[in-house]
Amino acid sequence: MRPRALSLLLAAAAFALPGIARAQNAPAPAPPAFTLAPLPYAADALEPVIDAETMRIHHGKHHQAYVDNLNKALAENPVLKDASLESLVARAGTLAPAIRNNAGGHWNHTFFWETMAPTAKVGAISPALAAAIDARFGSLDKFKAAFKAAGTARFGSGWVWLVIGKDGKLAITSTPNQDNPLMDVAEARGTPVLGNDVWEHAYYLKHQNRRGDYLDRWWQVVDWGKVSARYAAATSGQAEQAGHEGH
Ligand code: MN3
Repeated sequence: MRPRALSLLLAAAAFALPGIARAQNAPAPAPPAFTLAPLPYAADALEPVIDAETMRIHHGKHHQAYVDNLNKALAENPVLKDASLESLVARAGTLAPAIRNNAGGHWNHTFFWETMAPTAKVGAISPALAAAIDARFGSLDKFKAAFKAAGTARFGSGWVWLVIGKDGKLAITSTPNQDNPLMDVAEARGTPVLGNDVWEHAYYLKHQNRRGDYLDRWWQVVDWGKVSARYAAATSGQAEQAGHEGH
């Protein structure tokens, strides 16, 4: 190799190496703290109770926005960057509104998708949950009527829930906005086993202003097998974790 070529090569190497070193030392871009899981069924799987367009917008736009805005809010609060979704929800009242609302939105919607299944695939209610509902509300039909009443009475946007209260008994409760019964700010705290979204975005395209119709028809896509499994897990003292590992 001629001396001039060698010196050019060495110069090129010297020029390149710092670049390589920088690339190796630079922190890898952090993955988003929370991500949106795909729907557990096709967008049109809950037709005709919930139409495919509503499901696509609700999951792909609304739920995605809660996830994105939660990540954005957490990026501005690095002290919370390793917090689990459950721990954010549990202390929501101490956190910035953007974290309370978007952590709630992410938790609630994840729980909501998992509560439902195509009508042909929903599981049966367990004898234990059926007995508990009968004991508390008189019958499954009476429970459904009370749940609908709580859902229609929620003014504006929010959720209606069946929870296991701190006293160990079933209760129907409702929360505003994206709050939920696990939050420190909830009027009635408890462990949710069932929840329905009564924001207009959940039903307006198909049911327009008829929230009551949506609440009536929604039972056709409630997976009582899943709800019963949550009830069994909560009453045996094991927290139900499926689908809620955010990190
Ligand atoms: Mn919603």
